[in-house]
Amino acid sequence: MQDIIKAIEEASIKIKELIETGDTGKSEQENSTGDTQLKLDIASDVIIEDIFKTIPSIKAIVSEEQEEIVNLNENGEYLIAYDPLDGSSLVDVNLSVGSIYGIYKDNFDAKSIIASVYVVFGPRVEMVVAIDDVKMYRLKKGKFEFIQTITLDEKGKLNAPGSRQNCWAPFHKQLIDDIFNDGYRLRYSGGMVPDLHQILLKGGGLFSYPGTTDRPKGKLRQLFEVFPFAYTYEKANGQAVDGFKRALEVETTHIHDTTPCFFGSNTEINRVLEVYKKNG
Ligand code: FBP
Repeated sequence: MQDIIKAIEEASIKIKELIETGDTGKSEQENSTGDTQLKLDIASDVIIEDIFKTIPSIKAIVSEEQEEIVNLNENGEYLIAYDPLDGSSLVDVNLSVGSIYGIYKDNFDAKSIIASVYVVFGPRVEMVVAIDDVKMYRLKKGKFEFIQTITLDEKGKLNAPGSRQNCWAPFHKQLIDDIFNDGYRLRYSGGMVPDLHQILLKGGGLFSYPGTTDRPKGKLRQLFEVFPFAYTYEKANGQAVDGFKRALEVETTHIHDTTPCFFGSNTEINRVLEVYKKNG
């Protein structure tokens, strides 16, 4: 596993350079869900794949930016699903973005995830590794240095409500309004990685990207985005659900499946479950 973490560190240093100097324009290509790929998406994907190809313990990889699974080493032990540069559209407005990695054993599905790593490219570059607990490292003079172990409180103060509000179910709108009426602060940048990182570091709150009338199955992808953060939030004493059950109980039928998702500290997630079970 340490060779994979080292590989992610190496890739992240190169992606930092790419973000600072690279072309933020659109490419001619589209990804599997018809989104026009940014040149940064493709370039960061190439950086990661080229490095992972040199790691014998990696059996296969799948990228959010690619259609199919890429088999690497028949005797490899681990499967990795990754989002090379999540929120990449925010780079040209100079907001924080990130990379997300889910490390799986035997299958690409929720119950097979055994570790998760994400990297935030913001004013500083920070990497958060979740295996048995959740540890944060910060890039300093070319090296990732341990900073702290992260644990969520029972209750938070931040609310990050995603997706199109005019497509929300009335009970979801009521839930989000009630949470703000209880004094929670709005913290939503449109970048999943910095938004979830902030809630983790500030001790708690709620990030939500529900199913909506325009996207009943949500937008965020199970293997590349939701399951890795669900693993991290659970290891940090928080929760991640799809509105009705643990996100890590969601079934995957296609590698690019999406799911509604809610991440947060226990108080807020229990509130979501209560409202969704009553209305959903
Ligand atoms: P990409 O994977 O296409 O980058 O989309 C993911 C994302 O940008 C998340 O980072 C973010 O939470 C969400 O989409 C924002 O979506 P919206 O603009 O609908 O709120």
